[in-house]
Amino acid sequence: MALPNKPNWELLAEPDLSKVPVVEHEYDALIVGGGMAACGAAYEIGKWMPKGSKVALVDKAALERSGAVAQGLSAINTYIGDNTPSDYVRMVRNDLMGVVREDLIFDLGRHVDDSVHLFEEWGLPVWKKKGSEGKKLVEGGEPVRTGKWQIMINGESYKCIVAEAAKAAFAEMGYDLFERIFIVKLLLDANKPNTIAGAVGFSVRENKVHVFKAKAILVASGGAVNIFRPRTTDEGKGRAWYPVWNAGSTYTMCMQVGAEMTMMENRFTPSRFKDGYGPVGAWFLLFKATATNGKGEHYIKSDAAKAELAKYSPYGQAAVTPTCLRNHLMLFEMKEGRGPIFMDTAAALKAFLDEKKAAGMDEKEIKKYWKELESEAWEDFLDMSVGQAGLWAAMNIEPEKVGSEIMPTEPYMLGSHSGCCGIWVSGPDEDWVPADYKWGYNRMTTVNGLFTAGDGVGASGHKFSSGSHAEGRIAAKAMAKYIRDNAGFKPTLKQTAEELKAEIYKPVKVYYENYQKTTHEMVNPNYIKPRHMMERLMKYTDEYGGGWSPYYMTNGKLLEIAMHHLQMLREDSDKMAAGGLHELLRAWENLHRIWCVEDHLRHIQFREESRYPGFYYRGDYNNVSDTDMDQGGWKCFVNSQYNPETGEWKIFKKKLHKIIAD
Ligand code: SFD
Ligand code: AMP
Repeated sequence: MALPNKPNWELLAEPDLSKVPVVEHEYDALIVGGGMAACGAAYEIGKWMPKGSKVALVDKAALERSGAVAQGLSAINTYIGDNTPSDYVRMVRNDLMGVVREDLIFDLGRHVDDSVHLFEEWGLPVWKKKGSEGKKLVEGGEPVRTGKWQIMINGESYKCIVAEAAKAAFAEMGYDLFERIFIVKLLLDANKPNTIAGAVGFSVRENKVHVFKAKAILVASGGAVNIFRPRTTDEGKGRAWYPVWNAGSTYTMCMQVGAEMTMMENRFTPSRFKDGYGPVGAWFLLFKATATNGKGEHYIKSDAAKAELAKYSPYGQAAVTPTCLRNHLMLFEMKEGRGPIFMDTAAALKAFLDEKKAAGMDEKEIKKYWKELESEAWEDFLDMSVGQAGLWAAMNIEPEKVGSEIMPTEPYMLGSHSGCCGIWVSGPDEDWVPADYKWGYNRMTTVNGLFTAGDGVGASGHKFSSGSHAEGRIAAKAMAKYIRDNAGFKPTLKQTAEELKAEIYKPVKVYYENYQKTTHEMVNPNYIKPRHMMERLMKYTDEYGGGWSPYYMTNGKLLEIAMHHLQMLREDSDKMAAGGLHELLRAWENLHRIWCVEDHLRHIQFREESRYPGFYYRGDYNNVSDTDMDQGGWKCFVNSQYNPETGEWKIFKKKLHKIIAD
C-alpha cells in the first residue's frame, strides 16, 4: 500500500497498516525542528557532547528553507552592538508591558551578537555604513542600523546559509539529519517520573513511522499560525504573516507531557501591509515613514492618542511606544471611524529626496540615489515577503506615489518576535538569578531532559532570528551537560512501536473505513476532514476568543463558550480523517493547534485584566492592573500545567522578579 501524497482515486483501497514500517531509533540527544533555534543547536551541540555520542535532528520540512526564515529576511532585529544587554532587557520589558523573565533576556543579550558574527562569516551580507564597506562587524564594520536594535541585511538566502552551517557541523560529527518527518508527540519515560524519553512521528513523503528514544530532547518547532480566522478569504487563504507550517507543535507537545507553560495569554497581532502581510519595521525605522488615518492625519501625535497612551502608564509613555499600544492607537482610529490606516510611503521617500536636494546633491546624483532608494524599498519585501511585492506589482502600486494600507492581522502565538507566550524554563545557573527561576540546566523545561528555545521559550520575546539561533546554542550546551550528568539513564518507552503507529495512522483508518459512504469525500457523517476542522477552530477562536472580527475583544462569558467549543473540537478530533499523507500531516497539525489555542484562551480567562491592549482586550476587565500579585494585582506571570496522568489542568500566578534597574 502506498498512500498518495494527495488523494488519488485510483489508489483508494482498504489500507493495510501492517505494511507501514516502524523504524526505531536510539539517540543521546534529539533536536525537534529545523528553524533558527534548531540550527543554532545543531551547530553548537557537537562541541559539548561526550565523544561518540549519537545526535539527530528531525524537521517536518527541509532544513534549507524551513521555518519562519524560509523566504529570507531583510533585517536582523536583535544585534546588541554598542548597546548593553541591560538596555536590551529594558527595551524588551517595556515592549512586553512589564511581565518578562529578565534573566533569560539578559542571558540572550550577552550571547546574541556571536551568532550574528557567525552569520556574516558564513556569507550573509550585512549592510555597512559608508566608509566601513568591506569590513566585517568583528573588524569594526559599522552596520546600517534601522532602529536601535535592528540591522539591515541582504537576506533572501539567510536560512540557506544558516542551514548549511548546521548541516556541516552535523556532518563533521557524524550526526543524523531527518527531513520531512513530522513529530506528533513526545514520550515520557516508563520508569523515571517527569522525565523525557522519546518522540514519535511519521514521514510526510513515504508510509513510515519513526520512533525515537533519546536521553534529552530540544523542541524548537516554532510558534502557532492559523489558529485564528485569517483576514484572507478563499483565493488568498493560506497566506499569513508568520509561517503557515508552524502549527503550535512546540507548545502542544511540551504541554502534553506536563511542561509548565507561561504567559500563554500573550499573542502577537502584528500590523502589516494589508492583504500581502508585508512587515512594516523597515518602513517605520529605515525609511522613517509615518502612519496616517483615512483623513491623512498623523494620528499618533493627536491629543486623543496621547490620552489613550496615558491610560497605560508607564508603558504608554516610554520613549518607544510598545508594539501592542501602537496597534491600540490604530484600532482606536478605526473604531472612531477614521480608518483606514496608511503607511505614508510617498512622503517618506520624498523626505529623503528633499534632504539630499537641500544638501546640494546634483541632478545626476539625485537620480542615482533615487534608484537606490526605490530598489531598497522593493528589496525589503523581495527579501522576506515576496507576496507583498507581487501584490504591489499586481495592484500597480508605486510606493513613491501612493501610500499603502496597514492593518492589524489575525493573532499568532510566538515567543521570539514581539510576543512572549511559551514554556517556563530554567534560567542560567548563576548567583544573580533568583532561585525560583533556575533548576540546574539553562532552558530546560520543568520536565527533566526536555529543553526548548526560540519561539518555545516564554516570557522573553524580541529575540527574533538571531536571538533564536543564539538561544538554540545556549540550550544545546545545557542539554549536553544534562546528558553528561545523566550518563547512566536508559530511556524506556511506555507504549510499543505498534501501538504508536496505530495511534498516528488512525485518521487514515477512519477515512478508508468511511469515505465510500457519501458521494463527496469532504462531507461524511462519520468523519471530519482536517480542512473543515481548522475552519471550525478559526470560527470559534475569532468569534469568542477575540479575533479580528470583534476587534480583538472578548470577555469571561465569551471565553466560557469558547472553552466549550474547544472541548467539543478535541472530542471530534478523534474522528479526523486523512485520505493521504498530506492530510495526515494536516490532521495532526490541527490537533496541535487546538491544544495550544485552548491554553491561550484559558490564560486570558484567568488573567482578569487586559495586559496587551491592541493584541487583545477583555471587555469585562478592560484595564492594566499593574500592582504586584501580593496586592491582588496582575504584575506577575500566569503559568499553567497539564497533568498527563490525570488529564487535569492547573493555572496559577507566578512571582515576577525585577533584576535590572530602570
Ligand atoms: O520583518 C517541526 N522574524 C524576524 N526576525 C528577524 O531577525 N528580522 C526580521 O526582519 C523578522 N521579521 C520576520 C520574521 C519572521 C517572518 C515569518 C517574517 C518576518 C515574514 C522572526 C524570526 O524569523 C523568528 O523569530 C525565528 O525564526 C524563530 O525561530 P524558531 O527556531 O523558534 O522557529 P522557526 O525558525 O520557525 O523554526 C521552526 C522549525 O520547526 C519545524 N517544525 N519539525 C518537526 N516536527 C514538528 N511537529 C514541527 N513543527 C514545526 C519547522 O519546519 C521549522 O524547521 S519582521 O516581521 O520583523
Ligand atoms: P516589524 O516589521 O513590525 O516586525 O518590526 C521589525 C522591527 O522593528 C522590530 O524590532 C520592531 O519592534 C521594530 N518596529 C517596528 N515598527 C516600529 C515602530 N513604529 N517604532 C519602533 N520600533 C518599531
